[in-house]
Amino acid sequence: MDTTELIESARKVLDGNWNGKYTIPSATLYPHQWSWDSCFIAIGNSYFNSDRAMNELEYLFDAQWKNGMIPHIVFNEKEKTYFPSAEFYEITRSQNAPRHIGTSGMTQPPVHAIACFYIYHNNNDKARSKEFLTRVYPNLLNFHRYLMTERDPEKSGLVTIFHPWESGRDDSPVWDDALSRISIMELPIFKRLDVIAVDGAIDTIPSDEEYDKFIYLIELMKLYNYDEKIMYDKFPFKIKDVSFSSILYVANKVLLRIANLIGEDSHQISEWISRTEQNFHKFFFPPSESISDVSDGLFYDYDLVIKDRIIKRTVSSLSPIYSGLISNQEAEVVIKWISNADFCAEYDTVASTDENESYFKPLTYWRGPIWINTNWALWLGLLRYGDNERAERIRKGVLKLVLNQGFREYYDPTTGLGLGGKNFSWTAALVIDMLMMKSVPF
Ligand code: 2M8
Repeated sequence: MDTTELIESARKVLDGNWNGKYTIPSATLYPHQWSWDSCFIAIGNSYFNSDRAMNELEYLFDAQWKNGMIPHIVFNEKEKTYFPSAEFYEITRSQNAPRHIGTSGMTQPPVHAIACFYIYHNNNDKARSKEFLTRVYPNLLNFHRYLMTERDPEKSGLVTIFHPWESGRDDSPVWDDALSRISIMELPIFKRLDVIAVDGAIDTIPSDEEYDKFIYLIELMKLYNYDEKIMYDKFPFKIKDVSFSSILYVANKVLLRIANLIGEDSHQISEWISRTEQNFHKFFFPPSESISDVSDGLFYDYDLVIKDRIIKRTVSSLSPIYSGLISNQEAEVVIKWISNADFCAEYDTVASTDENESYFKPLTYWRGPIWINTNWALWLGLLRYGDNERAERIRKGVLKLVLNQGFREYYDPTTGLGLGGKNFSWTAALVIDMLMMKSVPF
């Protein structure tokens, strides 16, 4: 298959998953709109189908909460094959929740400003795409303000997540210790539908014990009426996430460009950016004189409950290279990790967890498999730091996986086997970007 054919087949995946309002991640597993999926999808569509990319994001923004939170799922009422459902979330417990549509009560990483800028960058009709930026700017600003206030009362410029699902890396071993410290008081009766959806591939999905904790955390959010102030005080799961914060840093820089483009005051955004710059290392980078076995040059999530870093080697530890806020020397160390056999097996792509660690599981989602969105971010990070050769190896590795196995949700790093959802939208969309991007847009 040549490049044109590959782009064509990626477009077919996006067309097939488009339902007239948004693009579902994958028909077999995810029948609703997911927040960061829609952003990746809009990046792919920005090359051919600007209108659809704009509509997709505006549909999502229409479900934004009054406090600025963009929910991680916008539900399609007719679809009943996914749990937890809109009814389960009971979002009307919050004054901030929309009343016209069902959503989840949590958020996901802020790729939105980045996606909106792609739409502007790839559209020849600059007047029209500038109108789009002007229209969505308040949504983007309010979302970033929400993350910088309700999710960061410390004013650190780093985001606190209340649930593993907010990271987008749901089943990562990073959450294990925090989840194991939580005792479940009471759980409603529920039925896991992912077990049915994966059709017997049980070792690809979280254990029941872990899943119960996921649901229990939603029960607690409901108990506290999704009130961030109460949750900040009482919640048993509060983690400052490296990857989420790295994405927000890039998104703030892009938002600043958007503000300048459309003539908005960017003072507040500059302040947010410098907060992140001042605190990123303080929270996420263990000082070299601390514990010798973690002075490995990697970045680690910070658990606010136990006030300590979570030393688990996962792709999140590599994500600061995407942010551009680490020094060239620090980036060199991260690149060594990206390139060595711990993370990067035969396929030249980066696994979600260090393959030499006990918590590495090649088939279980976010515990080992290769994901295309994280590899896409590392590819951009490598280009940013000038390692074009390694960036190209990752790009080629991604294309090889897709050519061999199709646009799958994730891939086994030991065999290259495609796993999870088939015709997975963000895999198709980001492959389009990896094939069509001429220069990094920002
Ligand atoms: C996965 O997460 C959802 C919950 O949000 C799930 O497991 O049901 C994650 O991979 C997440 O990053 C992604 O946005 C979602 C839809 O693709 O699936």
